[in-house]
Amino acid sequence: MSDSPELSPTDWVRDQTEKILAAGTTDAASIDGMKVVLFTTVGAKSGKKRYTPLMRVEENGKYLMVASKGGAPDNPSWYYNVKANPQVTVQDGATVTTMTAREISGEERAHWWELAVAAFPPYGEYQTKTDRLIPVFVLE
Ligand code: F42
Repeated sequence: MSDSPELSPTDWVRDQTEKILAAGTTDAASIDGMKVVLFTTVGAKSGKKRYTPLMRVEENGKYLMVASKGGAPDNPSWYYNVKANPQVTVQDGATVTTMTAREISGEERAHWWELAVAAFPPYGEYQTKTDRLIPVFVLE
């Protein structure tokens, strides 16, 4: 099927994505017991759909995408994909919805950053490893 989203070229990310797809639920993948959500983004240049698993940060039906990339100096490729194509598909458990991503700043970012670190404490450490302010998108 030409319309099938691309899997990550990174082995461990592809493995986690394949487990989610086989099970039909994001419960099939986690990091140290913390939950994962499966996003599908659209390539900024290629226009290809791409699976992007990220940690689950949710509040009142809204989700966060944290472009941490483990505290790397550069943004992940998917950051540019979401900037160019903000319509993103979200799978949480077995439920799939399409939402619109918006990069946030200031107090709104500060609120969500607290939730992000509560959901996945290593985000706090990742921020100390990089000079960039880790970008975050809220999906609503
Ligand atoms: N990454 C995070 O940044 N934050 C998280 O919270 C997070 C959690 C997480 C949980 C489980 C898991 O399995 C993975 C997790 N990851 C998390 C890793 C995440 O899924 C990504 O692998 C990571 O953020 C790196 O993203 P990336 O987009 O840089 O990945 C590269 C390796 C990649 O997929 N490259 C592809 C490729 O073929 O080279 C796609 C390239 C691409 O998107 N091309 C665009 C296009 O148009 O198609 C053009 C991009 C451009 O530069 O314009």
